[in-house]
Amino acid sequence: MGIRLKIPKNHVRAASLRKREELIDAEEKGILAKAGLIAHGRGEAFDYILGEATIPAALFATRAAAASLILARHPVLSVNGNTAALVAKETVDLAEAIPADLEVNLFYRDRRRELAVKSTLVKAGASKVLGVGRRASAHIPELFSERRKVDPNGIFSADVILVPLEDGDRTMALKKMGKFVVTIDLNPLSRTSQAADVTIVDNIIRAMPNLTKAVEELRGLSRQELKGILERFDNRRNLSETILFMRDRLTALAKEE
Ligand code: PTJ
Repeated sequence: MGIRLKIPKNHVRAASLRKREELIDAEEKGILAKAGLIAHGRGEAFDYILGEATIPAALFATRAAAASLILARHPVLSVNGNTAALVAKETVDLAEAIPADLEVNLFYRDRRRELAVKSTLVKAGASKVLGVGRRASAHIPELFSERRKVDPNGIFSADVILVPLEDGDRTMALKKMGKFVVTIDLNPLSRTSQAADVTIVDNIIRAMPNLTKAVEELRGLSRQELKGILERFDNRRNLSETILFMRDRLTALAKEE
């Protein structure tokens, strides 16, 4: 159906309106779940509070995330509908930079969406996409949603997994399996944000290219130096700083005339 709303170029919220139209389009093409539109709205609300900008705590987490992905034996980037709709090309770029495998993993899984997300990644340059159809034959223990279905050669055997815009149950189940979990989530209070090893509280549109940049910057460091970056990172403390940043920004805005 394509983009229908004509957005005036000088509209103050033009960029945000354009993203919404792109997401509606992605939903019609079967890439995005209907609930993905709702999830985006929740994300937008938190992004407003951040000032729609990457804050220092997010950059700090991005460096830790990059270090963990470079150090990984088998890193996997998990891709859902929102990720494919918003940052397919940027996710493929990150997978190449690390290098890491790409795996489709959907909460609202059906054959049409699996294929739509896979073909979005392929169009964005991916040569191999795991987790589609019979490939998703392994199960994450103690998880009952469709997210439990994973690729034995991908998430199931990975040691470090990036799970952007995730639900808390799988993050906790992956942790129980001994995986190191990195997430991107605008909501610092979500169960995923709280349970992950590294949480980047930022819009995935800004976070994904920042993460690729950090991987490229840190790639030349020794394993010892990379481990040092990870050791200095404390997710709980970083999330607290993020929440305090939000509080301080709201306080400053409330005091404005
Ligand atoms: O494609 P599927 O079937 O796997 O389904 C994907 C969704 C996102 C619908 C599913 O995982 C879901 O319901 O997620 P939740 O529980 O709504 O959590 C999504 C989280 O992502 C929320 O905490 C949002 O604040 C956050 N979020 C939304 N948009 C963005 C975001 N975080 C970063 N960047 C965004 N653009």
